[in-house]
This record gives sequence, structure tokens and C-alpha cells, in this order.
Amino acid sequence: MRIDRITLREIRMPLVHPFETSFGRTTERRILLVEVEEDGAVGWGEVTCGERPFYNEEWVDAAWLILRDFVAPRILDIDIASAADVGGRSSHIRGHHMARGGLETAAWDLEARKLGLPLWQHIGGSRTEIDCGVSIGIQDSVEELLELIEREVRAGYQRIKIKIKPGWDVEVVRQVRAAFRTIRLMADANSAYALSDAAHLRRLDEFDLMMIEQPLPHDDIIDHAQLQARLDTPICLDECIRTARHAEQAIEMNAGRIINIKLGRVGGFSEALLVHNVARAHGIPVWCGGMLESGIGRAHNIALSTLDNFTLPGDVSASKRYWKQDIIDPPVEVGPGGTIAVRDEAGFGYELDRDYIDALTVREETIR
Ligand code: OSB
Ligand code: MG
Repeated sequence: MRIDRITLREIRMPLVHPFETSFGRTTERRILLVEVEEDGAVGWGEVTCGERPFYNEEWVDAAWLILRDFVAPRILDIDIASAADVGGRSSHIRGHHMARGGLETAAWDLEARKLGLPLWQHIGGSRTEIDCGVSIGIQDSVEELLELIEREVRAGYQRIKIKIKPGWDVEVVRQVRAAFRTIRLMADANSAYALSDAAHLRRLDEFDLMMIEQPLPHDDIIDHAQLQARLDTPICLDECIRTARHAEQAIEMNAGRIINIKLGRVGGFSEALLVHNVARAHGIPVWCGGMLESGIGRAHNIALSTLDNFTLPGDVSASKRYWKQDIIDPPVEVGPGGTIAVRDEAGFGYELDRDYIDALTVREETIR
């Protein structure tokens, strides 16, 4: 492939409900979209970083500059064998996986469209529907949380993830479990604890959680291994796994028993495939995480989730849980059984609502 244009666009989209994690609350998303073009054919990607450098080091303004000043010059008007080689063109850049992943995923979409293949088939996926869970943020009261869970369980979602932090953890999980005795339930701490909290976290063992996600610091695989040795509940790693090598090391050390794969966090499809394969080779199940994506990132997540080792429900859910109106058509919908059916159109499989994207755009820059 030979990409002759890269366009960066920032759109603003208010969330239907604010989303709160241990590191903060989001009410309006700033989303950086990446469009790549080759001979008139285009592909689209989404940079999945947050508005602030709190989940990882990335945020929208930094991602824009990384792409414009350091990635684009390594991609434009250069013959690249295939989308699988796009990520490697910027692997000399330290970190900034989400910025780089926005362009990498756009290149995969472009390549799939040119081949006339659905993206999920192009990456080697085999599922025709994917299993869905939801991630529910920290609420003002347990009553509100219980109501939200009730609604999502009734909608058919196959597992419920709640966010925890010190002061909103054991007693909240106890009440949720008391109200919903049989649901598949898990908790995500987004790095809010330290290894010295091990005795406290052990109290979660009595609630039959599927897993506890990323309890300890974002970059500390070693402490997670220490903690896993003291917990019955499986640890799922999110923030810690930025490369396939990290996955290998974490698995070797027994730092967790499940891996959440996010396209952005690992820099795109090529590395996500490697993480998936490493986990599969070790018998470690994976699932697809979410970053409050617009329809574009959501469509990429659906494609990723069709790989065979995505055996647990992910955080990929219906557009309407996030947006009054999504930028893709149709919006992502979840059936009563809690699944999303893949689409057979070429590329990521949805139409873009270009007029709506234009209306949401606050800045745009084209690099040739
Ligand atoms: O840790 O999985 C996370 C949202 C923002 C940042 C980090 C995370 C999340 C979610 C939401 O859990 C998943 C989603 O619904 O997109
Ligand atoms: Mg997480």
C-alpha cells in the first residue's frame, strides 16, 4: 500500500450518561479520527486515548502532534507491503500506542476495503456474532448502580462490570451480589490500589467475581503476580499489557489469568493479534476492552472480537448506551441474547454519517 493522504479530525460528542472511573469522570468525549487515502480509496481509524493523560500517558492534543509530526512522515508516499507493516513504521516512537493505533487501524480498514473483504475476515476472525458485556461507572449511590445493572441485565448483556475504587468497593460488591445472585459479575479498579491493600482486596474473594481487573499500578506486572498469589479471584490485566512481550512476561509470572485486549493500548491490530496468539498458546482467555469509542472504534472492536480466543464477553456494547446519535449507520445494536452480529460489508462494515461528522468536527488537518 502507498498512503497519499492522512486527515486528522477532532470531534466532540457528549455522552448520554457521564462515565466515572477511579481516575476521573468524563461527560463529553473529544475524539480524534484518522482517515487515510490511497488512490481515492479511504480507511478510517479512531485514536482511543482519553481527554486527559490519566488512563495512560496519552491524550488528544499529544496524539495529534505525534501523528502529524512523527508518524505521518514515516507513512506518506512510501511503499508499505501491507497494513500489517504500518505499525512497524513508527515502532521507534516510545509509547503513544493509541495515537499510532488510530492510524494503524485505519490502514487495516483501507486494506480490507480494497480487497472487498469485511475487516473481521481480513484479520482472521471466525465468529459471526460476539458476546457482549457492559462496563458501568461509579455512581452517586448504590441504589442507582443497582437500577442500572437491572436495566442492562434485562437488555440481555452477558456480564456486568462495575468500577471500584477505595471507598467504593467491598460493600458495593456485596450489595450488588446480594441483589443479583447469579449474574456474571466483575470489578475494574483502574490501578486504584497498592500491593499493601492485598488483605482488603482478598475480601472480594467471597463474591464469586469472574475477575478483578487491573487492581494495581498501570505499569507493575511484578506486584500483580504477588497479588494473584494471594487472591482466589482471577486477575485480569488491562493497563499493564501494552505489547505481546508484556503478555508473555505477565503469563510467565502468573500475574493474572485473563487479558483484556484494547486495540489502542497495544497500538493496533498487528500487536493485538500477537497478544491474542500469545494468550491462546498459554490457555489464557481474552476479551475486548472499550474506551468509550465512537462507532468507528466500536466497529474495529467488533472485528477484533471475532478472533477465536475472545471467549469471554467484552466491553463492546450498543451505540445508544453512549450516544444520542452515533457517527456510523446503522448504529451498533445488541440483540436480546447479548450479542452483536458482524456485518458482511467490506472494511469495518458500517456507513459513515459524513454530514454528522462534519457537524461535530472542531478541527481538521490534512497531511500529504
Ligand atoms: O478500564 O476498561 C477500562 C473506559 C475508559 C477508560 C478505561 C476503561 C473504560 C471502561 C469503559 O471500562 C468501557 C466502555 O464501555 O467503552
Ligand atoms: Mg479496565
